[in-house]
Amino acid sequence: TPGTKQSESSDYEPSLPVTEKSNPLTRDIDRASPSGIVGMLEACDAQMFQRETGTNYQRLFDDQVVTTLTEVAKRVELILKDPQDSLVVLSGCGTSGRLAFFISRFNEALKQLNRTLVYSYIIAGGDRALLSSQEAPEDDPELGMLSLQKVCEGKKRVLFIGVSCGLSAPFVAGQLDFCLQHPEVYTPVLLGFNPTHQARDEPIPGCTFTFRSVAQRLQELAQRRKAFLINPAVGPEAISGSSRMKGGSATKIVLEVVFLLYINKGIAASKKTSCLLHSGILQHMREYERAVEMTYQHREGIAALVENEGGVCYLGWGPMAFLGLMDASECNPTFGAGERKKRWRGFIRGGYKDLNNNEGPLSSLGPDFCIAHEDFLHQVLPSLTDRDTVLLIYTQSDDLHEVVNLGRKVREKTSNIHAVHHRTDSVEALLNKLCIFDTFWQWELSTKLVLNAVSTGAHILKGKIYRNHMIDLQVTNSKLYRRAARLLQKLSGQAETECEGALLKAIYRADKLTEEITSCDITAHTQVARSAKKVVPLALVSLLTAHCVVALAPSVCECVRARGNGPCDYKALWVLNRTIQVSATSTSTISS
Ligand code: F1P
Repeated sequence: TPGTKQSESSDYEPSLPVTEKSNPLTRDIDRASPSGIVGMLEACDAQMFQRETGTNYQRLFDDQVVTTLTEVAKRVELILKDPQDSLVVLSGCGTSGRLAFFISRFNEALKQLNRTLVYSYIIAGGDRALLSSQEAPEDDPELGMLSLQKVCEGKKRVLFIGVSCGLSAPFVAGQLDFCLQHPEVYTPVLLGFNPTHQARDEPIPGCTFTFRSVAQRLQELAQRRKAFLINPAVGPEAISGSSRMKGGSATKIVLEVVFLLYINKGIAASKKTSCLLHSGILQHMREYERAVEMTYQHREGIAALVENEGGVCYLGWGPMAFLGLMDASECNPTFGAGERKKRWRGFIRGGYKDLNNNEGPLSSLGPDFCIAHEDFLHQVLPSLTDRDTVLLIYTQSDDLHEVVNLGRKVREKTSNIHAVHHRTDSVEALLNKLCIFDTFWQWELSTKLVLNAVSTGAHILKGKIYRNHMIDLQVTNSKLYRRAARLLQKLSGQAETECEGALLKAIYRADKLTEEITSCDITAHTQVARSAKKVVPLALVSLLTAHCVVALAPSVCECVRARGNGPCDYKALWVLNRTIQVSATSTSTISS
């Protein structure tokens, strides 16, 4: 599409990597109807599979990318052949870490084939980050390195797959650097969606390397197949920088097409030649492409779900339920959706027993970590109203009686109950369990797309997106801090220093920038920002200083649209902000 060519041309937002650019296809997504929103998401997702874009970026289907995947597949095979002292470790931060966990469930497939389990995961911030936003550990390369060392203790051969969609997370850079220092044990693989020259080059405190320098070292070793770099471009995100969307989907596709080769229909991996592996990878990628197309054939059904007003609960069965937990956990950091009460929640049938995470039950961390259907019945159902939406997520493999029973209970409280249900009518699939397993991965991708569309669309309608930018993102790590400063510059048209100044004042709730504030580093700023609400909207409003406009505007986005140029009056803004907070009836007012 012209959108891809435009966004990937070298003079389109040249200072930004692909994953941070704004997508020309979604420039007006904040003004679109629910069906229009889903249509734009469909066009953006289709970019993942585009073959020729007329640019220099590598794409998913490019020969070079598929060849690298083939090489990585061979390394997986070596580990599967000698599983006792070996491991495949998947690691990442935020959504990338959640997907590392999710994809490490390939162990279940190995179990069915009576093989030793070899997959392991690491998520920055530990298992609590599976269910909530823990952005700060992403900035800690030493923590990354130490957690890798711990997982791999005593192993002789490790295939390490570090996922950072933006080629940016210091946590992953630390792990890759560690692998490079110990080549006798570790083969490092970096997965992300920017070309190497766009990897983040910001100095990492206490380190001699940047993400880019690590990526460049990997690139050199990749020529001798001692390391691997999988970094096709999949086009900018529908919501700028929201790598949970395409970045997450492409992560799932890329890793699964490799891992699937060894469980698909039980064919012994060792019998596969490079050529067979290559065509197997291509075939799986086409199947995923088809799954994406089929998902969006339900455009109107998805669009109907986008229009929700109250809370949203995902009630899932089987592994698919985790996708609900994941999507719900991302709403808070992405859209600033966690004020008042937690509005998006996910539940999995048997709770932690079904989740099967490394650290076991986490319910003691608080109500947000109570994730079983039982918890839903006790904590949420009693106060459910017609304004709330419940989405059941299940497949033909789940107990339909259970689904119906729970559905009935929900139905007594709200008529707003819907389902994402997958089934197959293919005789081959019904006869062959492994074949269903194969289809399962595509059902999961399809579910991910639906949930991402529902939560993204709903927050767009609530006024949390301006053009295609997250306007109320949390500023809880250095990447998000830089993104926020850039956004302020773009939307206010003011100089970099002024924008950073406004950002700091909003973080520290200060009228003036004191020496005490300016002498702190970004880590300190982001720590303070963790407990500050509405940082970016406030900084933006203060830059635009259109408080009379704010008073009339239903949302901060409206305020930006109607921007004025009056002098800055922080006191007036504070008073105004407080006044609106008291009188707010809608979550999209300036108070939110
Ligand atoms: C990791 C990540 C995202 C999250 C947010 C902060 O990004 O945690 O998953 O949505 O943007 O960063 P990456 O390392 O995969 O680029």
